[in-house]
Amino acid sequence: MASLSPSGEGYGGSLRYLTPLIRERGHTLPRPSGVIEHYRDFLPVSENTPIVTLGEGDTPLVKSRQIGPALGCKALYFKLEGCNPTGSFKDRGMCMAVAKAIEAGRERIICASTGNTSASAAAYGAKYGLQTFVLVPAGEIALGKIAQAMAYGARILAVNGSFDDALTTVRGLVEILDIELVNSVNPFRIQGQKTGAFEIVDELGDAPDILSIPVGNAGNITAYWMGFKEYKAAGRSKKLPHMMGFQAAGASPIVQDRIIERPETVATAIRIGNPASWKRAVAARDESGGRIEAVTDEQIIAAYLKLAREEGLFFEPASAASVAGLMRLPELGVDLTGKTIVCILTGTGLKDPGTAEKRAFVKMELVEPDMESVMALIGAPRRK
Ligand code: AN7
Repeated sequence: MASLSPSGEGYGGSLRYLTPLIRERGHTLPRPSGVIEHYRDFLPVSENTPIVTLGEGDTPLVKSRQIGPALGCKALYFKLEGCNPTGSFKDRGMCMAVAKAIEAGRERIICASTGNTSASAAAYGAKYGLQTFVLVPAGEIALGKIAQAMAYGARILAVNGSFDDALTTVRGLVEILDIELVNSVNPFRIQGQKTGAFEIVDELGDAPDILSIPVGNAGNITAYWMGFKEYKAAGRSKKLPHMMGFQAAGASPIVQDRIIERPETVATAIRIGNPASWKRAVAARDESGGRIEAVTDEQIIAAYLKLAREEGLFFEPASAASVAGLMRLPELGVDLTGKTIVCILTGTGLKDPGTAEKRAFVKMELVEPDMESVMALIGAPRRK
């Protein structure tokens, strides 16, 4: 029952009254819907904050069957953030940002995005009747993400420039327009996203030794570090993880310690040259005794296919960067033996069907619709 707020207020008065009866009869209580209700004691919400939710959070933590044992660690878990309602981790923070926007009386939200933030903003904007504007770098967004923003009915402004240009533009705009910025420079985004760390500790009973996570605008690594620290301060965990962040080599400003003017990578979600939370990512790395390293596009695609083919996990290239990076750590001198590791898989592979089509090198085999033709291709022995 750790998931219930002390007053049980998220469920309303009648349920609070019924709770002992429900337990007595052996029924389970309804799960809290969404991260605001579940973790409200750790979030900046008041009775004036609406509970905004699409059912985000509570994502699976699944144990690796191949990659973990091959690395010699005690256990490697993947946190499947692609199981969030819009298919990425962004929903954890977006529900908070939208709740606070509504609380402040806003009727419009805006963001710059490499795709997932825009899909998430568009979905919550649609449910809660906010007009949503998304600025995306023209021609650089994975198809699934654009399809989502279109379906949810957002206004999509394709800018003739990079994500970084788009973010600079929206940051200026919200200074003069009555519109809420829902990028992770909005502090409520980070607040919501820290719940990912809470879920890991709640499930494992403590923090892992190592957290592996992709880094783009650096909001998520910032949020996880905040979450782990807050949970430890509250006595929910005994230790803190080493934070291991991974950027794509062609978009690795933090690793190179300089702004990258023209970032390039197959992992379009993290094609970012000047991350907004740069300093806080460096702080997370240094305070935790962690690393922020680069992985090449080849390493990202190799990890992307390995995840799919050895673990049954189809996640987008940016997510695979955290797996590629983890596999590089031993050669970078980090000992993984006996360690408990959690790898954050940030967005579903369905977001980016083009990459699978281009990089998986699987051809469809045309065949006549009869048993002989299909048997000839399958080549399986006959039943005994
Ligand atoms: C799948 O949607 O920046 O370091 O505009 O979509 O918190 O930025 C997405 C980033 C990792 C990096 N994995 O997280 C956006 C956007 C996926 C992502 C990241 C993103 P941050």
